[in-house]
Amino acid sequence: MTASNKSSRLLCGSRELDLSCTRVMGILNVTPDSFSDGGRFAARDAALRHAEGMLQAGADIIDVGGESTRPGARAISPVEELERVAPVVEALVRELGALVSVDTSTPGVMREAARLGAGMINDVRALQREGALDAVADIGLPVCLMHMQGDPDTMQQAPTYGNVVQEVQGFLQARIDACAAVGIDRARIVLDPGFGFGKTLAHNLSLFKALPEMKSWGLPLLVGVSRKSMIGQALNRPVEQRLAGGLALAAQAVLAGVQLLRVHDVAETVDVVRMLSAVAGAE
Ligand code: 8Y4
Repeated sequence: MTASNKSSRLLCGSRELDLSCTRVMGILNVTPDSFSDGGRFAARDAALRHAEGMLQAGADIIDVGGESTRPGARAISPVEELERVAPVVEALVRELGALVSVDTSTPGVMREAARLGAGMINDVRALQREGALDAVADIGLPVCLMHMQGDPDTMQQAPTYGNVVQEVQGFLQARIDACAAVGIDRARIVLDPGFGFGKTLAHNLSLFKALPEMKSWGLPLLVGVSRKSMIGQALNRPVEQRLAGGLALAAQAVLAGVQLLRVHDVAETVDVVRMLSAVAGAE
């Protein structure tokens, strides 16, 4: 992988994201279990209020996702996914003026989200679904390509690698090449090793330790470890007690030069980023 992209600005449709320092991406799940108990409009409003809080806490971008990647989660149709995601994307853009990333692998959702003003596509399947490469090529938005071994239903059953860092790099390079073949420029690509997606604790820790090397791949990096089981396993903590572990990893990612942190706990993560920035700016 050649290190040619030194540009620190990501063109997100009509918006620009300055990646010269670490940016915080707030997670907004619009799966039925998240905000749906009062019906469709109540769900939309609850999601909006949550996003508003994350923006006030300093989130630079909101990642909206309507498909659960939990093992055993029911597969949803493109129509159902669009019905969940589209109203929220539209309201975030129009009512809150937010920079929105859409967590989707579905070409139709990518196209409609772009039309509604989304600024980025976040695809845990790295544009491997039929039509996804062409959709991103057409809409012209940046895309986050994430590594996953296997599929969400079975990925945690027996993840196996020779050298996990090399294999993740090889996969991402192949996806960059696939993007190039349809005209998606390198300047539009963000890379993500995909913590927790077909990885044991040991694999996740090795990947995390290798973040400084991944910087030499020459593209912006996104890291999502917020509340994940790698923290639970390392510290023996249930999901509601993983904040400190997540902030430790966030700090390490910032120091490794990671450009985007995908997190639930925006206010706390923004404090970590700002504190480290204050130290970095000292004489
Ligand atoms: C507790 C909290 C338990 C969170 C599990 C989880 C990533 C991602 C996800 C990521 C990118 C998740 C959509 C999984 N993780 N996108 N999406 N990178 N780019 N699980 O690491 O948060 S969903």
